[in-house]
This record gives sequence, structure tokens and C-alpha cells, in this order.
Amino acid sequence: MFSIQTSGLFFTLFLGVFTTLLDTINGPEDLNNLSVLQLKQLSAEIRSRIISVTSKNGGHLASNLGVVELTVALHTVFDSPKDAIIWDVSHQCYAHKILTGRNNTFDTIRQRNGLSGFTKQAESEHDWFDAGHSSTSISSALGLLTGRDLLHKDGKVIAVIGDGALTGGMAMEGLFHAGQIAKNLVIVLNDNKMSITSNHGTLSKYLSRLTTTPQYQTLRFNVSAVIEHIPLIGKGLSWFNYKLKRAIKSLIFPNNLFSDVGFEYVGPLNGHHLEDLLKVLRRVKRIHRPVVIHVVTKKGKGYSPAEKDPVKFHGISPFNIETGELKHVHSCKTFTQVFSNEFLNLAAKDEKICAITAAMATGTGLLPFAKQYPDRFFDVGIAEQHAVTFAGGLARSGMKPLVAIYSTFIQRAVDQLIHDIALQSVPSVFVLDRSGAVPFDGETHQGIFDISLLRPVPGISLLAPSSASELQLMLRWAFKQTFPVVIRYPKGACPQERDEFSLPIEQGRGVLCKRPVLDDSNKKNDTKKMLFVCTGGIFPEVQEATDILAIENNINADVYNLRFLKPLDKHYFLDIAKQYNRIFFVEDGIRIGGIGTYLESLVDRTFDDKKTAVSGFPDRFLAQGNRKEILEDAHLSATYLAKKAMKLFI
Ligand SMILES: Cc1ncc(C[n+]2csc(CCOP(=O)(O)OP(=O)(O)O)c2C)c(N)n1
Repeated sequence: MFSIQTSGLFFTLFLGVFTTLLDTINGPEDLNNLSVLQLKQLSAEIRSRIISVTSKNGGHLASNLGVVELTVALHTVFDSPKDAIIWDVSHQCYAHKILTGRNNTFDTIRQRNGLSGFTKQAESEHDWFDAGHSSTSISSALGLLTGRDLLHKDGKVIAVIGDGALTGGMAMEGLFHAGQIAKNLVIVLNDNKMSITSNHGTLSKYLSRLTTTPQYQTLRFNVSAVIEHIPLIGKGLSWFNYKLKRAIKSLIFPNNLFSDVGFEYVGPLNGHHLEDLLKVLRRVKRIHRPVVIHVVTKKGKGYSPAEKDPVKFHGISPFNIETGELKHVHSCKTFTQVFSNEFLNLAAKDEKICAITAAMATGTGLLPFAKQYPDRFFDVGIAEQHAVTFAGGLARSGMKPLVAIYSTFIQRAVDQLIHDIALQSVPSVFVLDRSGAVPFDGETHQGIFDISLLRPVPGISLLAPSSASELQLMLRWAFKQTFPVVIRYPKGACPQERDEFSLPIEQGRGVLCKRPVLDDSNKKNDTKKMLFVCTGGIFPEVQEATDILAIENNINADVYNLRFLKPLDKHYFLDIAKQYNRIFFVEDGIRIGGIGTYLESLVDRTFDDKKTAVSGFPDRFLAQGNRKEILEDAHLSATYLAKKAMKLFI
């Protein structure tokens, strides 16, 4: 049985059908006249709304519950959208959405045509950027602020960044630049001591040290107020005065990382204490130099299952509010689970095998390995570029590194894959989870670019399994090679096995999955033949298309499951292709620069009697939905594929 600790929430639940405070909020301006007591009540109502909707739609519950008071305070003190509030990653923007005119549509969040689970410019003028990838807020905010200054526009710019996101190198680059150009930037550091799992690394320890001396640090900020009252110095706005004030303070207090790089440091503050938040934010609003406000919050705050298990509730699918249990559990094994188990088996036999994650140990299935082999496991923080180059170094030492990463996040580290892995030609394995269509998270999380980004990279092998057994075979094969191997697979349950999937892996070659000839003797004579050529992740839809073609159109389509997207045994492939007059290439990556267009031109150059077609994801970003909806939208569903295949027979 769960408990919600905020007494206001009981009040809300008790009120039931009566009008709530939240019903009266149409935009942040409606917060202006509320008392602190009412703001607390509002926070409780927002919390209740977030829990209720997320239990149905899934989403980033724990992170959102942690920033309710902070969001209420920011929108009370600052004047959004003139003052721009920029959320890093933006998975924690639910209260912001609720307060900025989207409460009525909040229950559509993460659904097809509904609100995004992240900030989105098209939704609201209060959302300054479309976000989803981590550690961008400081750079975006600094750019916005600098541009506004050049254009003589006013308004504060506030970047809200988590301690996890701060581990990303890009956040540090932004921080150092902001300190250097001394812009009037406000950074709110939301420190809950967690990334998705507990936060790792020296930075995390450093922040902990800061938070263990709270009175001391708050005193540091209060001294600012005292200095303000020193005649001649205090109210002076000149650069000299500013320097003098800093000098006085640093005589009394040692600097920290943030003050060393040019920021005023305030905190740590209790991020659930509205009075303190309001007081400090109001003061910061008047400061005209870069400020970091260090706020300490609790992930999952106010909902006991999420407080107890913030990792599970970081990104959760629909759950039962009473018990915190998931509503749907996959009946078959997912690709992630198959990877997780097989990797453990391989690691048990070879002590050189080690694993790296960029803050995604749970999502990628590395947690069991981390528990069993802590010495060989490295969570480097949200630092994909470092993860890849670090793997290159490990490989040069003689270890056998594996990097498990989502397809969308490898985009961050393509140069490192080229420069520090492929160019060095080091034996190493990369698994790209969540490749292809990724449900519910929208444009920023689709795994559709990796094929086009990685196929041109010399010296790597790029593979895509169609089933659990193929993934196992590929992993075993990968660790035997002397060059880098990348294996991509989708989110979700593994499709049914076929005998062909268990055939041994041969470099550059796929497997031909023949469809049994239809045994209806009336149809036999005029049965038409064709070949689908497809990448692993889209095999189920292609197979379903062959069923439709067989049943409805008397077309017998075989499927060549490529297995390898690079390198390609061209002769082997062309020997198969020559047996068919109609060939349809289907891949679950962006069509431009993909394998489909390459193979089509190869076939066209080699033969002059083939009719061909290619399908891949179109040249646009893909909106959120479940897998079916995304594929339907991209014209990659079984029905669309069957329809397009029919055109080859006209
Ligand atoms: C480049 C990139 N890598 C990984 C992720 C996945 N991810 C989403 S939220 C998150 C943790 C962020 O931690 P923090 O900033 O502390 O926010 P919290 O959820 O703890 O509030 C991670 C790793 C991402 N969004 N972007």
C-alpha cells in the first residue's frame, strides 16, 4: 500500500469533485496572487495529477515528482515566457506543462497526437527548445541570452539542470563559457544524487561535499546581502565594485567549482521548501551576473513507491497506483533481456570482457553484469563521447570492451567511433539498443539514424538480428573478431524464431527465409514470386506483409534477412537476387543513406530485368506513438509494405 506524504494531497483527494486550485490556473500569471499556503496546496494537486496521469500513460514519474515545488517557485517568481525557463533533457517538465496552460490536455501526454513528454516549441511559447538529449540546457540558455543581449531584448534566462545531466561534458563546456563571458545566466542545479541510477563519478562526490555543509554555504550567500549594505561598495554596480565584493567574500569563504569559473554560488537549498525557494529566487532575480542555485530534491517525492525505488520509477510504463506494480509485463523475452543474459554468459567465460554504459545500466540491461562483475563495469555518467574513447583505450590495453548504448545516444559519439575506434581498428563491441521506431518518447529518441551514420565508417561491421537466437549468435561472433563490431536491435519483445535464424554467422552474409509454396492447387500455376530484403528490426512487419500478399494476392514472397548492414558479401547477395524479378528493400532506418538505396542501385547496375522498390523512414523527424502507430505513419506497417509490393506487379 502506498502513501502520499504531502498532507495537502489528502486534502485534494478529500475535496474530490470540488473545484481545485489547479482548475483556476490557466497560466503562470495566475500564480502571482497566491499565498505560500495556496502554492503548497497547488503543489500537492499537481503531484496528484502527475501520479494519476503517469499511472495510465507511463512516463518519467520520479524526476517529475522531485521538481514540483521548484517548478511552482520558478513560475511564481519569474515571468515566463519573457523569462525563459529551459529544462535540461526536459523529462522533468510535467509540472511546467501543467502550469503553462496544458493541464486540460495533460492526460494525452506521450500518446499519439497528444502532449509530448518533453518540452516542445510547437506546443507552447513557454517551451523554448525541443529537448530529450541530455546536458544541452546551459549552452542553449547561454546562446538565447547572448542573442537577446545583442538584440537589446530583456528577460532572464534560467537553465534547470540535474546533477546527472551536469556530468555530460557539454554541460561543462557551457558552464565554462558562461562564466567566461559573464552573462546574466541563472543555472538551477537540481541535485537529487541520482541520474537514472545513482550518480557516479567525482562530480557527484564533489556535489555531496557541498551539500554536507549547508549552513556554511547559505551563509556565504547571506554575506552578499551584508556586503550590499557597506557604504560605497555595496550598491555600486561597476565591475570594480563587483570584483571588490567577490574579493571580500573569498577572504571569508573558500571558493568552489562554480565560483571559481565565474558564477555566484547559492545553496544548497531544500528544493521542497517553498518559502526558501521563493526567497532565494526573488533575490537572484535582481542579480546581474551568472548565478548557480544549488537545490537539493528527492526523486519520487510524495509517492512512496517512487521514493523507495526511484530507479524503477524514473521512466515507467503504466502502473497500478495502489501497489506501484506494472500493468503490462512482456510475456516474451525482449532483445534487451536476451542481450543481458548472453553477455553474462560470455563474460563468465572470459575475464577480459568488460562493459561500459553512459548512465544507462538499467535500460541497456547491463545491471546484472554490473552486480556480478563490479570491477569490470564502468558507468561513466552521461558521457557518451568519453564512453566510446574510453572503450578504445581499454581495447588497446588488451581488454575486450563492450559499450551498451541507445541508438539515439550514439549520435553523440560518432566522431569518437570513427577516430578512436574504427581508425585504431580495435577489437570492441557496441550494442545499440532502441534502434528503429522507439515508442512514446517522440522525435528525440527514435533510433533511425545509426545505419546511415555508421555504414560509411571503414573497418567496422554493423549487424542487425531478427530474433533472440540471432542476437546470441552475433554477440558470440562479435567477441571473436579483431575489429570493431556494432549490433543494433529494437526495443521490445523478440519475434518468433525461424530455423534459418540459427544458421551460423558468416561475415557479410544474410539468410534466405523461404516461404513455403502455397499448396492450393488452383492457385499454384499463377503464383507470383518476389523477394523482400530487410534489416533485422523490421523483420516482423515484412513477414506479416508476406502473409498478406500470400493470402490476398497469391504472391509468394521470400525474405532475405540481411544480418549484415556492413560489410556485404556482394556476390552472395547478387546470387540470391538474380533468382527474383521483383525485389523490395525494407529497413528500419532513415531511407537516405541507408542500406536499401545502396542495394537497389547495386541491383540496378548489375541486372536489367528487375523491378525494385525501397522503403525506410522518411526524410523527417518521427512523432511519438506506439510502435504500430510510428510504422503506420512512416508507411512501414505490414499493410503499407504489402500495398507497395503489389505495385511491383503492375
Ligand atoms: C545524451 C543522453 N544520454 C542519456 C540520456 C538518458 N537519460 C535521460 S534522463 C537521464 C538522467 C538524468 O539525470 P538528472 O539530470 O540528474 O535528472 P533526474 O532524472 O535525476 O532528475 C538520462 C541518463 C539522455 N536523455 N541523453
